[in-house]
Amino acid sequence: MAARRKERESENAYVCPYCFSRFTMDKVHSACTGMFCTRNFVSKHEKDKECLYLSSDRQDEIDYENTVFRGKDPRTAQATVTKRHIIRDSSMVCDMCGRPTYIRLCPTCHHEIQAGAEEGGNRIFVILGPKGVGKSHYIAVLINQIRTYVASEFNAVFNPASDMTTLYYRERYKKPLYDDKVKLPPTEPYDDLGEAREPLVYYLNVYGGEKRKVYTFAFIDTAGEDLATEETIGHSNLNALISGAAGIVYLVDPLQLKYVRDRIHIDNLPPIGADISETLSSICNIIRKQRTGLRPKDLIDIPLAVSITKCDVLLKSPEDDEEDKILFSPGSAVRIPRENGVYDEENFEQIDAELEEYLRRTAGEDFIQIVNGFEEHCYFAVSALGNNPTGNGLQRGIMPMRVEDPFIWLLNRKGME
Ligand SMILES: Nc1nc2c(ncn2[C@@H]2O[C@H](COP(=O)(O)OP(=O)(O)O)[C@@H](O)[C@H]2O)c(=O)[nH]1
Ligand SMILES: [Mg+2]
Ligand SMILES: [Zn+2]
Ligand SMILES: [Zn+2]
Repeated sequence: MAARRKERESENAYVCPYCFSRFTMDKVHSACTGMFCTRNFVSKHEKDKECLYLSSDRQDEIDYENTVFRGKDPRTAQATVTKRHIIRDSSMVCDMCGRPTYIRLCPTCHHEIQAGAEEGGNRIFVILGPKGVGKSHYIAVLINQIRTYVASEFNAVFNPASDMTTLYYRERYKKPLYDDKVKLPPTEPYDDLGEAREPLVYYLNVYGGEKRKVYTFAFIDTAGEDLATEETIGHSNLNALISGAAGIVYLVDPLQLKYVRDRIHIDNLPPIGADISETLSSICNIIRKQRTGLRPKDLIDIPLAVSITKCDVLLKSPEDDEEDKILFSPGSAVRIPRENGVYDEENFEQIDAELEEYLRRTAGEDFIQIVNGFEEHCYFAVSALGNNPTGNGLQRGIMPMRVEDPFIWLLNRKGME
């Protein structure tokens, strides 16, 4: 199994977290920071009507690939103008000034590839789950928790990869949730998002050991509709991302499980959404279709963290015997804090065993069997908000619980060096 993983990692050196294209480093483009290189490039090609890399008024160098990636027409004023001359081969030498270049670009979308990013491997983690499970709130809170607490706990620094990520995170998540203290609105389908569908990309720089390690995290906040069927997944181009992921966090909303709904006493039950088994099996089918090397009998070799969201609602005291059946017991492992700063394997194993049993009872054996189709999997319980909001406001504030567990597992489990 380990050999197969190695083979897979070497055959596809890098997956771009922005456009999900897969390439090896001998295919990268680069950018020169020389002050006059774009100007010289423009003078050289001004008269050349065939040159694709000049703006419609022939005054500026444009980034053709990035414009196309953004869904715009490079022959119009919507083209991305670049102040850094782009070299479209992997020589890492500027064809204008002859100096070496240091900024590597994805050959497909021209987003920058940070130094060392490819060595950390394809560490793109995706968060999936049907509509209403709590993906957006989870992503919002997880990013904040990793940045402010978890990274330093593990001697690491967690930084946005681009200004776009900083801006999108602040506007779409941080401001409503942490400043205005209101719930996030439902996410729009991927295809309707246009430019805003750029993922939130972060680098986790881990110090210590002999060498610094860089992991790339791409958080793609999909709308539940995108995941409803294989067709919608394919349509939204999420299939490339899902099958190239280094880890999948699959969220399960306990309040959408019939067994739980019938027994729990809370004020605001969400509507029932897509079936969790069906959504996960569509994801499996997509992976199997994309990854042709996988034989039907092989287990899927992408680690899967199945995470029960909104676990705050399962930690209250039972009001009657029926409710007692679906709440976490007073002795539940979920209540035992993990040890900080280390990979607390024992704590995760206890939670894993307990929650597998819990989901067998509440979601059914079918679901457990689909999860077993993944070679490595682990069950978790998380809560982004730490309480159950009534209405739109978050008067009780945000008190996250265990949101980072799945990520700590994905980064530390056996088989990751
Ligand atoms: N009790 C509780 N409710 C939550 C939590 N996170 C989200 N919710 C509720 O679930 C709803 C849907 O969450 P959202 O993140 O928009 O789901 P998405 O469709 O998967 O992105 C929110 O409006 C909240 O009411 C949580 O941690 N605890
Ligand atoms: Mg959402
Ligand atoms: Zn140059
Ligand atoms: Zn790209």
